[in-house]
Amino acid sequence: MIIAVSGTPGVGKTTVAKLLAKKLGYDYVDLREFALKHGVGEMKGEELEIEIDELAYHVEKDLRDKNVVLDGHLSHLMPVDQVIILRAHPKLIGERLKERGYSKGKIAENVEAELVDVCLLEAIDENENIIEIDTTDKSPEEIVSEILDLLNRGIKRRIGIVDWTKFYDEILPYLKLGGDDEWA
Ligand code: DAT
Repeated sequence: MIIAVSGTPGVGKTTVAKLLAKKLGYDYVDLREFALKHGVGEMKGEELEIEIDELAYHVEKDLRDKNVVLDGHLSHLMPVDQVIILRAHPKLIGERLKERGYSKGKIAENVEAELVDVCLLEAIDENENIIEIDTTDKSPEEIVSEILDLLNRGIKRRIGIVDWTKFYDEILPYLKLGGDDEWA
């Protein structure tokens, strides 16, 4: 069984995926490292540009028969049995990415992606089995318990649980509006 843990950068994928793998006794696989190992993708500056179909081919070939938790912001596009989409208040994403030293433009891009449900919408196009988890104000242990509880109850699809547009005023300062040069 392959479980993908996906979501906007900074949402807590690595933290949660490692703990989930440990609790389940599954292997933890970092999708970016997996891609590099298989020679998929090209470095464009600091970013790795990945050919999705090629990566999906390797996931199918190498991981299909294993018990794996797949960590990465593209993992919801892979041929997996269950997708977990982690969600967090976009303000939290903004603060975490600021701490990571991301540029204002990169922060804005990711805060906006979280605000408008980009990962969820992409996942819906690819997979039936999608569980969304709101991680805001929850510890990694609480998040993993919530995931395990749903899976143990046989729940494979639970979506539409957050609406960040309610907090638009709080999110506004993180967004890039009007294309100001300062936001390079
Ligand atoms: P991602 O892999 O989605 O980029 P991460 O696991 O690296 O995210 O986490 C980003 C930062 O947030 C990192 O400093 C750990 C922290 N973090 C993750 N999950 C958390 C949680 N539930 N509560 C508090 N901090 C968390």
